Amino acid sequence: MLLNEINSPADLRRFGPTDLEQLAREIRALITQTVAARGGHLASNLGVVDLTLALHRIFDFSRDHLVWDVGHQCYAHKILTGRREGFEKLRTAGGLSGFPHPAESPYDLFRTGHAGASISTALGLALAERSAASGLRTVAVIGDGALGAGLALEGLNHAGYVGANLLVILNDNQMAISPTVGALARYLTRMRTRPAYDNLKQEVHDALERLPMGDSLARAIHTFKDAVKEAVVPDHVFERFGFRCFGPVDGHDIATLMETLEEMKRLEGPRLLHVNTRKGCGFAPAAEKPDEWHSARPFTQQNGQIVSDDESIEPSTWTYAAVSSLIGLGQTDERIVAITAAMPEGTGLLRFAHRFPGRFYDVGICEQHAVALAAGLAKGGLRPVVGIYSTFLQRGYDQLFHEVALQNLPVVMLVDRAGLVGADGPTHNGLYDIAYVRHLPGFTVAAPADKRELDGMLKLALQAGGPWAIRYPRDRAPEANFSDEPVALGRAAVLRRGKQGAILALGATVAPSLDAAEKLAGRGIAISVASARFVKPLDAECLAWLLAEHPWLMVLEDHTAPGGFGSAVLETAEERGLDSRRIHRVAVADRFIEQAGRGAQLAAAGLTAETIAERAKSLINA
Ligand SMILES: Cc1ncc(C[n+]2csc(CCOP(=O)(O)OP(=O)(O)O)c2C)c(N)n1
Repeated sequence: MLLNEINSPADLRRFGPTDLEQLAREIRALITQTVAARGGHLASNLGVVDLTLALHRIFDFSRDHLVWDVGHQCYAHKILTGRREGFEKLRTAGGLSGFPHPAESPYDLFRTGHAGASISTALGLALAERSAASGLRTVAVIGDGALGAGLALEGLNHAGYVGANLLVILNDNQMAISPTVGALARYLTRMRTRPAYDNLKQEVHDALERLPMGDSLARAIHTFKDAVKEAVVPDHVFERFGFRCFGPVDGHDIATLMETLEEMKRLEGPRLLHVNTRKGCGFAPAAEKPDEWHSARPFTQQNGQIVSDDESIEPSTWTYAAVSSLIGLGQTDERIVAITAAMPEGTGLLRFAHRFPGRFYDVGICEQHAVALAAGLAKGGLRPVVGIYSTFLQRGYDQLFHEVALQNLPVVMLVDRAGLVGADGPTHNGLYDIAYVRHLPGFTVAAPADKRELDGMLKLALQAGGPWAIRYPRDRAPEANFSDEPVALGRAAVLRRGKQGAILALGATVAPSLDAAEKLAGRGIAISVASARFVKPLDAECLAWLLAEHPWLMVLEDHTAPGGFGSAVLETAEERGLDSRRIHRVAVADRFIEQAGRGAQLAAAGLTAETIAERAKSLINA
């Protein structure tokens, strides 16, 4: 194994293209084997192995700067930068993160997981180098999907304008998670088939042939440089932004990549190199269905068969339930349209798209646009429902405020992956949505305890109008329905009664609270449990009753403590003159929560049946 000889990128220096091809095969095997065991981003990582090798072979990123966009495609980079041995613990508690992480290696500059930021942060580094006059180089690698993000375009706009010394590598595989959408993607597809680099190679070859034997190497290099300059794509849209554009080059031809990157290294100013890669390259199932293999669950390597784990059995998930309700409502209300920002599979909205193709928009990785578009659709008389992950809706915060809330428009946000998300870790935890939505005037914020509540909430949201956010986690929804009481705006539901204490649980924390109450009942302890249903408007009557009739009240949420549901309860208690000293908040701690199984993360936050029962016992004994 050549790979065993690589402990840092410097070890690559003695290898030529043929050895690097061998290394690429070994790295692909290690990535495939590890993701088979741990799950993770397979297709994107297999696609950039050759590019990663060429980058580390040509540049010295112990000094130069390398920024991966999103960061989900950094596995080969991790393996080459001293993390080969820890790689088997990828995405496990205490193991390597699935994303770049500066605490793991100086080769990782930013902790990332959200798309579109690489050009801006790399530009900042390039401008800092300019003021330090260090001569160091900065490279951002960004996919064709992320390039369409507003943020990425903002970065390009600025970089071209200030003429920064920045190399942007466009890793074009024509896919985000699904095929990349948008006019820019369509343009890149046309550029992709342009035979620029092959022409370049031919030109260099011809020029070298013309040189007399014995002529100096310097002249040959000079000629090559001239040829590279001629290979600039003059009509490229980003040329107009101030970038010199090169390519496309074959991202699986290591020798060509090395030659091209060597030249890119010599040039200065804003440069964009278009590299064509194939997602899933080297593992047939992933190459055939790169969307299904973007983020893979553990699988059997021999046949690509998924080893199913409990959490993600699709029809039992919250995601599936939400979209089933939406499809049901869509059958009778033709005004309902669905929007996703590049996540048709993840949000489950692909099913809605198949059912109502004319009423579905995938806007690409453009969450801000998704929310503002929904505002326009609502103003135009439609009933937009945006399916979006809690963590990515953070991008659309100002549109929630400015385009939706301020106009009081009937826009429904289905906030998926709200809460702890498990192995993806801090970049993907959906822990802030209650805090960033509930302070917007006029917003209704709801969280269902079971599928029937979810259905009732969505129905009510579409009937009632105004801005709504309905949050649910990355998990299975409970099979049982806990209450027959129909969902009514701002009303909680009392599910169980007992005198010794009470729990006001939000959304997915209801099921473990009921389990905890059952466990306690087995020991002769009787407590009340209510499903809060709404963060806003909050059921102040129910809160008053819970405090009046019980010695203590635990308030539970799968969300960070500051500004969350517990905070809303305390504010209401204060407004109503209720005794807030008897309120005990159980929420996720105010720090970044590292990767682990969702179950372990919930346990650490005190949100499992066992930990809830323990806490209740200690309150009774206090
Ligand atoms: C702001 C944001 N929205 C959505 C996502 C989810 N996401 C992760 S990777 C990805 C696709 C990225 O496509 P591309 O940039 O082309 O990279 P590729 O996977 O094709 O290499 C998406 C949509 C994200 N990480 N960040």
